[in-house]
Parts: sequence; C-alpha cells; structure tokens
Amino acid sequence: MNIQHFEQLFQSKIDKEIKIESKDWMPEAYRKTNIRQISQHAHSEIVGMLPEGNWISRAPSLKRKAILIAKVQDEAGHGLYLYSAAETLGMSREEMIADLNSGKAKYSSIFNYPSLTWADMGAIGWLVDGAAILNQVMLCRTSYGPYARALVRICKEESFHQRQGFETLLVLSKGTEEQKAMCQDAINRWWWPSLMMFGPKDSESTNNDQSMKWKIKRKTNDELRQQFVDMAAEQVKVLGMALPDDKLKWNPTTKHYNWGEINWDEFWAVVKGNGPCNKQRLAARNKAHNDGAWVREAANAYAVKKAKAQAAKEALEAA
Ligand code: FAQ
Repeated sequence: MNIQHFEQLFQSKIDKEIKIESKDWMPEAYRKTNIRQISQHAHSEIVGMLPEGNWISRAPSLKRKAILIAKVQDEAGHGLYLYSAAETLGMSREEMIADLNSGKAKYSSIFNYPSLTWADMGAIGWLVDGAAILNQVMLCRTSYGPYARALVRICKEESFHQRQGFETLLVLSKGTEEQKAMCQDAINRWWWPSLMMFGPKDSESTNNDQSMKWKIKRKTNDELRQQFVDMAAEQVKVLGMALPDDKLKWNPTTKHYNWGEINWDEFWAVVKGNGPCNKQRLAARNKAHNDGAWVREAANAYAVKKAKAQAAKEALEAA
C-alpha cells in the first residue's frame, strides 16, 4: 500500500464519522495540526487562570471568593486534560510547557487583557467563557478521539462558568449607579477582544480549510463568531446593558445581527506578543514554573524511591 492509499483510508474514516485514535495511522500534518491546536488550547486554559486569579484575594464576599477559586481550579484541570490529550500525539508535556514559557507557543489573545474591576470577573465568565463554549461544543465532535472526549467534561464545567459570570453581572446591573457603570464598563472592554477569540476572518485563516476537511473544526471562525454575536445581543438585553457597537442591528433578511468591524491590527499585535499584558503573563508563567522546580524534583525523587522499593520487593518474592 502506498501513502495515497493510507490517506484515502484515513479520509474515508473521517467522512464516516469514525474517530481517529492515537495509534491509528494519520497524515503527519493532521498530527501536527492537532498538537498545535490542542496545546494552544491547553496553554490558554493555564494562562487564562491569571486574569481571574488576580481577583481571588479581592472578591467582595466569601461566597464569591469560593466560586471564583472553584472556577480557576477548573481551568487548571482543563489545561491538564488537554496536555494529556496532546501528549497522545507524541509531544511531551515538558516540551509544550517549554514552548509556552519561551514565548514560542501561542495561547488565546483574550488573556492578554487586564482585569481591572470586579465586574471583569462577570464579563469574563459571560463573554469569554461564552465564546469558549460555542467553540468547544463544536469541538466535542472533533475527529481526534482523545480531544473530543476531553471536551465533553470541559464543556459541562464551562457552562457553569458562563452562568456564574452572567449572574455576577446581573447582580451588578441591579445595583447602585456606580455598580451599573462598572458593569457597562467591563462589557465595553471585553466585548471586542471576545470576538477576536474566534480567530482571524475565514479569508485570512490559514488552517480553516484543511481543518474543516479533517473535521478537526466543524464550523468556521466567522460562523461561530456570528453565532456568538446573535446570542450575546439578546442576552445583554436581560442585563439592561448595551454592547459597544453602534452598527449592531437585527437583520430580518439574514435572521442574524449585523455588526461592526473588529480592529484586526489590534488582534495581530496581541497575537504577536504586543498586547497590554503579554509580557506580564509570560513572566508570571515562568515564575510559577521556576518556583515549582523543587516540587517536580521532590516528586521525581519519590517516584524513583518507590520504583526501587517495588523492584527490591519483587526480587525478594522471586528469590
Ligand atoms: N489568539 O488559521 P487560524 C478559554 C492563531 S479557552 C491567539 O484560523 P485555527 C477557556 C492560530 O493559532 C480559549 N492566536 O487558526 C477559559 C493560527 O496560528 P498558527 C482558547 C490565535 O487554529 C475561559 C493563526 O492565528 N480556545 O477561553 C487566535 O484554525 C475563561 C491563524 O488562525 C481554544 O484554543 C487567538 N484568538 O483556529 C479559560 C479552542 N485565533 O499556529 C480561562 C481551540 C487564531 O497557525 C478563563 N482552538 N490564532 O501560527 C480553536 O478552535 C482554533 O485554534 C481557533 C483558531 C478557532 C482558536
């Protein structure tokens, strides 16, 4: 059998909705695309803990603090499932983390914006988790089995995150004039960066076509972005707030909202490392990694000790 034959068999499995598993034959580019996307996704979950971690010590009540800690802890868990899924494709976690810490690997642009007020915790939950869910519900049906399965649990947790964010904003939106203003300000600052989470326009996306053919992605960046605008434009009415887009208008012909233009220069600047917090985020990740060196060392020393004891026990039993 030649390579074309393997490729045909592979594509026919995809077309028949049969999941690809780690030991199955796959084109090298399929493996690389999945490693790229899954590891970027894992990094996003890990770096994504930073803007919210900033508010754990300043949450307005014990209840809010407990909820926020639980949410941030969930993001850590998502990162770990995703690193494990990416490892099944042959790249080690150490290599992925080294790429994140050196600035070589990408993570979502959204986490390079600062969280300035308590209302930002609500806006992140409602908008950032909201955008993440739309994308990730689609990814539960992605063609690579370990990634699809990891996403099922992640989505359940993300939907709790989104509801807690919306509820946080709902409370503020019914509060004092100052709280209402804080709520609107957070929506204003997080709206456009949330739309950027879906990636460049389809016409600029380098990976869309191939990833759609391989069913890694099931919807394009623009399709998901429009779905998000349609959803948020309705939900914002419940808050009695506004989205910061004077072009936002229901279009009865397309049955979708029309909306304005993303600042793509800003998007690419953030993706290339020049957003408001890129340097701060990488510095925080590097510090955490270095500070944790003794824990990794101790865990390794314990594993070696345990393996030696087990080997000695087995030798004794065999004698
Ligand atoms: N930021 O060809 P495309 C979360 C890159 S998780 C930075 O269209 P693709 C949970 C892209 O990698 C949020 N870079 O790419 C949470 C590619 O670069 P490369 C993360 C971006 O992969 C909530 C280049 O631009 N979610 O929020 C961005 O087909 C709250 C060309 O783009 C995922 O990662 C961006 N926004 O489509 C945690 C989901 N957009 O490597 C804490 C999985 C694009 O070719 C708190 N990922 N780029 O040089 C995906 O679905 C896809 O990777 C897309 C991009 C849709 C993000």
